Parts: sequence; C-alpha cells; structure tokens
Amino acid sequence: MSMKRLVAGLALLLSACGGTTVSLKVDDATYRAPLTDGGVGVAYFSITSSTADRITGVSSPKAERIEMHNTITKDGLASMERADFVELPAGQTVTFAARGLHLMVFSPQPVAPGATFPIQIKLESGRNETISFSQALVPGGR
Ligand SMILES: [Cu+2]
Repeated sequence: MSMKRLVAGLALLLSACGGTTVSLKVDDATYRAPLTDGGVGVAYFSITSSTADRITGVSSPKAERIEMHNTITKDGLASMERADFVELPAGQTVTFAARGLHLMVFSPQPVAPGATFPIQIKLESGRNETISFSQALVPGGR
C-alpha cells in the first residue's frame, strides 16, 4: 500500500467518526497594519496540526500578496529569507512571531478599527483555512 493511500484512508476514517477531518488549531492570530500607505503589514500566529502537513501558500482577499518569511541572524545582522513552505510536524505548535517566522502582507487594504483581517492558509494536504486576524493595537513593527 502506498503512503498516499494510507494517508487518504486515515483521513476518511477520521471524518467518518468525528464529523470533522483532522484538526488544525490556530492561536494568537495578530495583524499589524503598515505604518504608512503602501507599506508592508506583518502577521503573526501559531498553528498546530494533528497530522503532519505543510503550509504551501498564504493569501488574502485584502492584500496583493502574502509571503512567509524567516528571520535569520548572521554575523549579528538580522535579515529575512522567503520560505516557500513551512513544515507542520504532527501535534507540534509552529509559531510565527517577531524575530522568527512571520507573514509579510504586501499592499494590504486598510482595515477599520476593530475589524479583523482575513488570511487564508493553504496546506499541502489540500486543506484551506481562512483565519480572522485581530489587529494589533499599535501598527507597524515586526
Ligand atoms: Cu519579512
């Protein structure tokens, strides 16, 4: 039996007895609008998948594009590197936060005070989750 078949079988089993398929938990979803028009917003969150998966894309109807970035420090200098995908090991929380993994939100539309910012996370397994990010009280910063 191929690995792919095994995974598909497992997903079916879970959906048969739970009503929902494998679980995906997202916490602390926070969006920071750019300080100036035309700037770049930043978003942070933590995510836990019950099964091994991989984030392969991030987007929003309210932004031109969103990139996953990792912060790397070399010789005391921090720089950012674009990540094409981010691994989600089964049951382990992966955190996007300042000075680490983060989402860069290019050309975001303004969001009303108190409103949330929608960001869609695409997973290799085929799952697509739209998450409502709360706005940080202070804009800008990463
Ligand atoms: Cu970045």
